[in-house]
Amino acid sequence: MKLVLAVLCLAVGASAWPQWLSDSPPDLAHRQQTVNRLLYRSTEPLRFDELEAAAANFHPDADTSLYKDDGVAVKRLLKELEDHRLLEKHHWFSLFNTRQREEALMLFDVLMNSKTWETAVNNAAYFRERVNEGEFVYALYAAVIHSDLGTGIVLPPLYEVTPHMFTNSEVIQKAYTAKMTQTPGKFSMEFTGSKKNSEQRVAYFGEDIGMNVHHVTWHLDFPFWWNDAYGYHLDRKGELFFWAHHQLTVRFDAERLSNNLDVVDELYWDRPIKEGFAPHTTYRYGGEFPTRPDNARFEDVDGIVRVRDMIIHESRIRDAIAQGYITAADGTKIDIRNSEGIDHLGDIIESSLYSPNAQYYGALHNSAHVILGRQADPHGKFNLPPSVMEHFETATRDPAFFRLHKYMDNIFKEHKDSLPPYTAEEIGFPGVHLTSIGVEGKLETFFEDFEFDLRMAVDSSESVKEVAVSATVSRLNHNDFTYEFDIKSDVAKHAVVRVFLCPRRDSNGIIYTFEEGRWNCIEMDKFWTKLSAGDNVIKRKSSDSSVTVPDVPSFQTLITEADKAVAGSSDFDFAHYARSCGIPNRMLLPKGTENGMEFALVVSVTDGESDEQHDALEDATTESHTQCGIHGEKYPDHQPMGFPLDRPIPDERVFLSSDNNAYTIVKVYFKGEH
Ligand SMILES: [Cu+2]
Repeated sequence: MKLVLAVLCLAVGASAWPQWLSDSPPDLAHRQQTVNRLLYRSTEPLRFDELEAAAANFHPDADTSLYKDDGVAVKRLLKELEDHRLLEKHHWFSLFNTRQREEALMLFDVLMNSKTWETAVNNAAYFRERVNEGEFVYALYAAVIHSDLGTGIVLPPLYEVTPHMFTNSEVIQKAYTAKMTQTPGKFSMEFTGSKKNSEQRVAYFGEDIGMNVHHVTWHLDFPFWWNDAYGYHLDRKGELFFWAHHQLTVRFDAERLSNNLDVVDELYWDRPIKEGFAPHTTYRYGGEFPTRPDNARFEDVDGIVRVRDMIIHESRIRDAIAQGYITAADGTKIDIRNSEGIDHLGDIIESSLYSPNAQYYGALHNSAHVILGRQADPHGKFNLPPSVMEHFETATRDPAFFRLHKYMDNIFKEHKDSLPPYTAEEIGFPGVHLTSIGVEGKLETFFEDFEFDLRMAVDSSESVKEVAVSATVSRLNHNDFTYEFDIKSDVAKHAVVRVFLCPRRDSNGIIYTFEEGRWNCIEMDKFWTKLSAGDNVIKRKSSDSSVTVPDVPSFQTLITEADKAVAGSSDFDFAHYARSCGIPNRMLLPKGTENGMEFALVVSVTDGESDEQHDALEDATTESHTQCGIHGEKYPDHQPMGFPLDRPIPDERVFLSSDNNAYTIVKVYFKGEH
């Protein structure tokens, strides 16, 4: 049978996939092209022959040997579809809506259980035409990230796939008008709020489309719904939850200090939510995102979450911290007064399926997103769609997001502060002396205009011509720079170099003590290097930071390059962009001030001998592993995230007593509009 079909394919010629019948997946270019096509205008019917054919002719459950689970997942989804239980098309989708999430995950499950690329693509095409488009896009993104079949594929920037979630109503309306009147347009996207709202000074951070892609991708890489039955364990997921969000929090604070604002205060369940928020953002289907006035007081959200539960769960978590152990569902005690404690704590606070006792500790983070998001209509009187807080794409727009995360960050800090400070031996590296820290190039930031495509924000039809529509937005960037470290080593050693940038003064200009300041440090880089015996001059470029990712290529670039590569004429380096989790490299530096804002540049060189694959990491430069790990592998660093600044430092002399740790004061200059 296979042979006959193969002959047929050859006869049909080039339009069929070359590897249609092979068990090994097609080359990257073909896979990239197919994913581009599946995501192209996701709210409209498929328009590529082979995918259209799959959607029309493929019978997902006809041959259950195509699936790792013998078709269990696909039969379940088909049954839901036949019973008309699935969310309609042209309706908003929110991951925080339990039923909608279940539906998206049913499709994800089908894709993950597909044994071959062909099966996965046939299913993707089939269900794309039958399930809600938001659920489809989510399931496809998650599957490309987590399935072996997706390796190397660059996911198109979400701000061009689902632009409504990344730009504002004003821009969307203009794009529609442009399409209706057949007049190409480029529309400038302003940040929400007016100058009367001091929060607007830092809106460029929370509304940055690249930062939002990082945030949404982080939650795709480490989903709270992840079950190890999908194929592997997400190493140190709970700790990464803490660390990635801690870093968002300290970065936001550094931007606030750069703009003469106090660092963000935490959220309190029994006090008004000081800042209101008017998102000026609209759903593609389902109206405007809800607005919250200033000083709203928390109310229970009918049938979903009560304020009281938040307080109870919080106090159970704080009890666990104070007692030094978590109580698992079976009553056993999990010791958390150690380096691994933070991982368990992250699991119970988010919470994820890794939580040892979600019944008892609840889901502080996820419930907080929902309760905070629903305060515009807690009793459901106005039938409003979900708020910005109920999507990872949009959550950081709301200043209350950072209050919420400061609140959780302080709980994590309470735990870290309950651990004994590191001893000089624990943070030392005998025989290694960091003798000088330098930076080549001025640390200088600026704003630049960035343009992205809005074509997919507006509907298309065969009778109306395509019109070029795009948005321009101002975004933070910086000049490249290079660190230079002089390290003298008594013998040859594998070393890890950790670089932090810590605001030196609070908003009143008062210098932080080392102990106050260490919790506000921005992780700038972490890399492995081989030290030779004697003097070493280590140079490290800012563009190589393992915290960051380069700009994602535009959707159009991915389309053009994949098509060219399939035709055999592109040397586009897809692999370079394969990960979109990571702080955008252009945001590596906080804005700083025109006269130069002072920061402590803290550097710690420690032993890398016991780290996972330090050899491989000594050559790696682009992997954004510090806040996003490495797909399917163990987190590369055996030390706690944030080491050695994650625990109390009663006296900076302890830190500096080891020759391998040092800091210097640097200034970050903002040179204004570019
Ligand atoms: Cu988050």
